[in-house]
Parts: sequence; structure tokens; C-alpha cells
Amino acid sequence: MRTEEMIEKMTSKMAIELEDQYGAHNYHPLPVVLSRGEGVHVWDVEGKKYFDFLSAYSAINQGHCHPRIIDTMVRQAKTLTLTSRAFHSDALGVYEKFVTEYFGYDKVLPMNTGAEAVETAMKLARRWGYDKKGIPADKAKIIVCESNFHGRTITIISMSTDPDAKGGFGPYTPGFITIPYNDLDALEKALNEPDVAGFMVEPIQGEAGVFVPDDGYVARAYEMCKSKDILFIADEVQTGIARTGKLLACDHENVHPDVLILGKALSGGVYPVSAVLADDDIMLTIKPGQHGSTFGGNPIAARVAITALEVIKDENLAENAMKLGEIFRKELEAIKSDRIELVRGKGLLNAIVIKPREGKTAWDVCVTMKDNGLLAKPTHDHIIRLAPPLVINREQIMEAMEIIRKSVLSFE
Ligand code: IF1
Repeated sequence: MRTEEMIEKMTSKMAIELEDQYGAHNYHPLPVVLSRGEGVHVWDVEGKKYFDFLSAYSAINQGHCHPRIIDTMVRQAKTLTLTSRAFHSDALGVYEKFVTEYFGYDKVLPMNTGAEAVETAMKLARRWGYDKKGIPADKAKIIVCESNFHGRTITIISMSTDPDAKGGFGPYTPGFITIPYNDLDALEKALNEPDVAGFMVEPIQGEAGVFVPDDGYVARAYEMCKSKDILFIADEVQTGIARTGKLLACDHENVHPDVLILGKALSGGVYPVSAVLADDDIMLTIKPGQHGSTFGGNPIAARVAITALEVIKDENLAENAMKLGEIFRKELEAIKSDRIELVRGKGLLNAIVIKPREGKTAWDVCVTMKDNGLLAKPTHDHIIRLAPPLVINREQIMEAMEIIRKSVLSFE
């Protein structure tokens, strides 16, 4: 069958079979095949409508196919898509000024994926450690937390404590000190180790199951790093861009990270755009030719990111996430079911912990929610992350709540 014909005649069954036959098996998706997205909704190939409560792991904060962002992308795509950084473009400098003023830093290093931005932040921390702090060559260490998730490259999984993410891919990159999350005593001890350049942390651990640390943890950790002249590096790839009810999760504690890592919703989910922001004393330790990427800072990424960030402010999406998140958690806590062990989250980054019983796990609850018209995905066996686009309104949250309630209670 010709490609056009296949697309013409596509069914969910066909799509799944094609992926199984021709695609790597590095995911285990829910059995649903999506073909359209708009706002908080997606539709499958057969035309069934769903609430999207994953938002592509918080990349779709502005809602699917936001018209303003799409318009910007289409306009730029018809004009100039990619120059590489061998030449200047008329889009990059404008974006760099916009994004550094938006978040309050001297400079930005533009990349594409979150993992690339995390790798960039680690290279920056090491270079700053050697050039400014006088750490002996090849001795720099970065403190990270257990149950972290920062991406899938060999160096990033070298600092992972998740056997699925890390196992079987050695040898690993050295230079990491791992401490328990949300444990300031452990951090204090690690900060006294020699040659530490930075502490990299998610202000809320997303993949681990939306672990919200104790109030004050981020602020205290930042102060402790400052007292030891160690960089506080915030990975806000998932928690940033208004997801937790503030522009950044660090804003809940008025922390301005030394190095800020952004990705995902930086483009509203329409294009891979990530960024590392820092002030000159850190950023200028990387010299011409010492770092880069073919697509980093390309004209489409630059224009799209400006529009995506304008939408966040113009539509008050952080305030909306804060307000609706509170309502959402209250409604979840009101579900009378002992299947729900606990509810946790901040803004519209939330999770429920499901008590497995008679072999039924979070996966089964997600399949039932799918059948009832809402898409979410378990993270680990017993936790379901619930993270709709931040453009969701109160009526939609209540409608989605009914689906979640009905689905959970069907396991009573
Ligand atoms: C997958 C998880 C989430 C991230 C944080 C960096 C990155 C991510 C805090 C890397 C990416 C994605 C990766 C994707 C699924 C998703 C995920 F389940 F893997 F762990 F969100 F929790 N820092 N997270 O969350 O960004 O290179 O992907 O652009 O790998 O399955 P990326």
C-alpha cells in the first residue's frame, strides 16, 4: 500500500502494528492513537475525543496547537528555517534579549532538547569550576539527588538511580555525588566534599512521582550552595513555564538559580526548544568553538519561543495553574476511595498514588480513564501523573474530575 493510501486508510490498529513492526520498542504507550489536538483535547484516529492530562510531560502548557504559536511557526518556516550558528540570523538576538529579560539573566545558551540543555549546564558548571573556582583539572563534581530524572544521555543516566534508566548502558561518566532528595543534612555534608562545582536539582521531582519537597527546601539548599561558592542549578524542564502555578517552581521560594535549565513548554510543544540561562561570570567561561549544536537557536525555535512565552503571560497561565490546581487537588482528595493512597502536587503538576490490589495497578486505572475519555500515564507502577494543559478552565477541570472519579471508583 502506498504511503498516502496508508494515511488515508489509517486505523488505530494499523498505526500500532506499523510502530510495532518498524519502530524501536523503547516505549510502552497506552493503546491509543492520536491524530489531532486542540487546547486541552486530543482526538484518536477513529475520532474519539479525550482530555489530555499528560500534556506531553508538560511540554503542552499552552494547549495543543495554540493558534498564535502555530502562526509564528508557519510564518517563519516559510521564510528561513535554519542557518546554523556559522552565520547570524535576524531572529536569534531578538529572542536572546527577550528570554534573558523574561527570566532575569545576562545570557542564554540556546539548545533543542532538555537533555542537551542539562548536558550544557553540566559543561558550564565544570568550566566555571575550573576557570573561576580553581578546581583542579578533571576533578569537578556535581551533586545530584536520588530518583532524579534529567534525560537519557550516557552522562545523564550516569547520575541516575533508576535501574531501568541506567542499567546496561555502562561504562558511566564519573564526577557525581548522589544524595537523598529533600534532605538538607545530606546536602550540607556533600557541599563539604572537595572540588564540588554545582548542585543540580529538580525543584519538584516529576518522573519520580511529583515529589514536592518540604517548604523551604529549595531556598535553604540555594543558600547553602551560595555559602560554599557552589552553583545552584535548577532543572525546570518539566516544572518551569508556569506548570506549578508560578513562572518557575523556584519562584515559590524566591530562588533565582545560578543556572536555569528550560525545555518542553518553552516552545508550547510545537518544536524542540531548550535553553540554559546564566549570568556572564558563568556563561562566558565557554568560548567560541567549545560548545554548540546544529539546530540550537535556529530561527523557528527563536520566534516560536518568544510567542510561547508571550502566551504564558498574556493568558495568565501561571495564575490559572495555581487557582485550578488547588481546586483539582481538593476534588481528588474528596474521592471516597481507599485506592487513592495520596494526592500531591503544586499548580497543575499533580499525581495520585494508587494502592495496587488484586493485581490491578495504576496502568489499569489509566486504561479505564482512557476508555472514559481522559489520557494520563502512570509514572512507576503505582503513581499517576495528572497534568493538563494550563489553558484548562474550571468547567473542564470539573468534567475531567468526573471521569477520574468514575474510573477510580470502578475499581472499588
Ligand atoms: C522520556 C520521563 C518526564 C525532564 C527533566 C530533563 C528532561 C526531562 C526534569 C530531558 C524529560 C521526559 C523525557 C521522556 C518522558 C519525560 C519524563 F518520564 F522520562 F521522566 F517528564 F518525567 N529534565 N522528561 O522531565 O528532556 O531530552 O526529553 O527533552 O525520555 O521518556 P528531553
